[in-house]
Amino acid sequence: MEEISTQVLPLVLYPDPRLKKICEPVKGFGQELSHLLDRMAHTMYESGGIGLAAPQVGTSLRVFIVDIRENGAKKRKPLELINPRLVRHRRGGRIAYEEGCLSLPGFTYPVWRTDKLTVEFQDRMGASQELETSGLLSVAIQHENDHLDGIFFLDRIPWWKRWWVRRRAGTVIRRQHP
Ligand code: QAP
Ligand code: CO
Repeated sequence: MEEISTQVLPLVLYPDPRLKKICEPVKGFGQELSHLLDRMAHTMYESGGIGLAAPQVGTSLRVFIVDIRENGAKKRKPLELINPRLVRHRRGGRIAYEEGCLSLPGFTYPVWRTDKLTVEFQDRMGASQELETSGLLSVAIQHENDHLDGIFFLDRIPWWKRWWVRRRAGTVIRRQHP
């Protein structure tokens, strides 16, 4: 029997104004949050993503999931980050990664970010966790954390490139974070 908690949720697509909101911290840890996380995981795996933030499924809460393992990986259990706080290392280096987003399928663009960082967060039980990371996982965490602050990855590329993407996508994309 397919449980209601494993539904695939409709994705909020760029440039939906809901992707520009600053999300609220999670205060209650319980079944409702667990169901959201389970539905988000299902949605991410079904759409072939490696990261998904709650605002991308219409929930304005500081929650995201990431799973950078290969698509064929057996274990389908994403890393769940709630109320994350990113601490970028002072000499953490820089990394450029070809980024995409489930909220804008079919487009990728290189974005420069910090390489090494520490992230403090809570798990679905509300327990405090800490993770030090670099490389793709670090990029994914920064990309998803941006969603919680209403920032889309295209906001981090030069405006004329955003303009080029807009033409390619045939979508009206306003300049969002000049
Ligand atoms: C964010 O992105 C990210 O265009 C997660 O047609 C991006 O899951 C983290 C996707 C880069 C780290 C590096 C994009 C799926 C998925 C598409 C995604 C598409 C189908 C993007
Ligand atoms: Co995204």
